Amino acid sequence: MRLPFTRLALPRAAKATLIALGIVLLSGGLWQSRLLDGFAICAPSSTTAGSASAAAAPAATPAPMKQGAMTSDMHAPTVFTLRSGVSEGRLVYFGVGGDINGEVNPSLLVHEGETVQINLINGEGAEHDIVVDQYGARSSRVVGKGASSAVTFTASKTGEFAYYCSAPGHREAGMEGRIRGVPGARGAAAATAADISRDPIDLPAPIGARPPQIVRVDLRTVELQGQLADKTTYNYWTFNGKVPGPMVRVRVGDTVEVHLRNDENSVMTHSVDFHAALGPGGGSEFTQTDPGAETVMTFRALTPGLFVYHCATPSVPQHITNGMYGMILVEPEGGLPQVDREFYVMQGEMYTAQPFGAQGDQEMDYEKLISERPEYFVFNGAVGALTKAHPLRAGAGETIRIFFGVGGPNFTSSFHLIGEVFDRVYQSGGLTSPPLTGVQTVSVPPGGATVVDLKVRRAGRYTLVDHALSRIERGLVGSLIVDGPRDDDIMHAGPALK
Ligand SMILES: [Cu+2]
Repeated sequence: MRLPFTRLALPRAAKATLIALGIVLLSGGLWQSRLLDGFAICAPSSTTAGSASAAAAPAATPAPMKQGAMTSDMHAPTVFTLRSGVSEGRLVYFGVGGDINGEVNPSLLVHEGETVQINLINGEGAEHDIVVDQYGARSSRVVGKGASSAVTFTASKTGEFAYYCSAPGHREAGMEGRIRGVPGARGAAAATAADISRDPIDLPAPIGARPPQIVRVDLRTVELQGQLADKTTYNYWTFNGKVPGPMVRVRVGDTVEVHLRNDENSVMTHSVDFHAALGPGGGSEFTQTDPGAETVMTFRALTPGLFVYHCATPSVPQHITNGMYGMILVEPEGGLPQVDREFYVMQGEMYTAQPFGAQGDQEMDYEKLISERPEYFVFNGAVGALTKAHPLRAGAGETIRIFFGVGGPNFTSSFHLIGEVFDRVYQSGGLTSPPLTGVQTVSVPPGGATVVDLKVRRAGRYTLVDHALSRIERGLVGSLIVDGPRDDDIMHAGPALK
């Protein structure tokens, strides 16, 4: 496919416009640079010829606003800066500064009624603009590398809309992102809380060859405020303070002695149901535990496999969505084939009263929970858990294994690693059947799991997703960063090397 930015020639009729624009750019240059440096300005720059703001006064010299003046006033402009560029062969917008710095086609969160300004910098030389149809916003074209423009508009309605480049072919080539208008004024203070997301490398080492034994497992149920997303917090219910709960690793034939202690600061009763345990309730009948109390339950691990465990205190889906799920691996005799790195990843969905992206502390919405209308989808408990906080890392040529499960409580995952193929898949987490080979996407139901093995052959950044890809827009994305030399024999830009 030819990239659209090879079509650089301007329409003949646009020549005069270009000259005029050049003059505007020159005259606007001084305060354009102020605008980009200061991130705060009262009026749009003179290059915002197509600004949606009726109040724009292009000829006037604007007085730069004080940096701090816009933090709490909802009528002050909320400023985003985007730079055009190329990422993985696609034309994109990169976020510049703030929360969106470096993100490809970052999602922009605005609040209803706010004045919003988007600065656009031309990062690579083709002609671009930025358009949001629903807000009637259209910037002027930025022509030539380093040129910039801005558009100012009022976030007049709530909803999720596209921003995109209207230059022919650019939207299709990748220049499109989302802007979300949410109700209510912007929260004055940034909400911060503990990182509840479990690092995917936080799991026990392989067991190897040993005879069956008694294994003690200590679970502590903790209710705590955690970071759900940037500037967004949530009251999680957890096993051991993280989501997912700790990965338990035993071998077939082991006797598992579970001590469940419910923190004295808890409000709720909690319990645990091990899918690996045989007997009514998977142990939950013996482990209903009041705040400050401890219960003990023992079971034999008789079936090899990767199994989910979760709290099973009514309302069970409420305890699960709040974070109460984890996995237990019951290794077959002799263990699994050796790999260089292992990772522990779980998917869940969350049902907040406010829409996805709202800032501040979020409440769970029971009506949305029982009608299966989630606002968030997350890997390891939080938005950004596996992209910003704890991306997966490996070296080119290494073999990796992902223990993947779905806490849910309701949504099946179509687990996929963009740019890779799973060499071995233990379907449904079963370890007594031979694995499937050469698999692109694995269906994992709530309360289910899978084990995938693969060799990462080429360096680069790979992306973990549920291939129900709309869920990326609700937080469900992870990164696998593979370091090392790029093997161009496997993939390279351009025609085949001869
Ligand atoms: Cu619970």
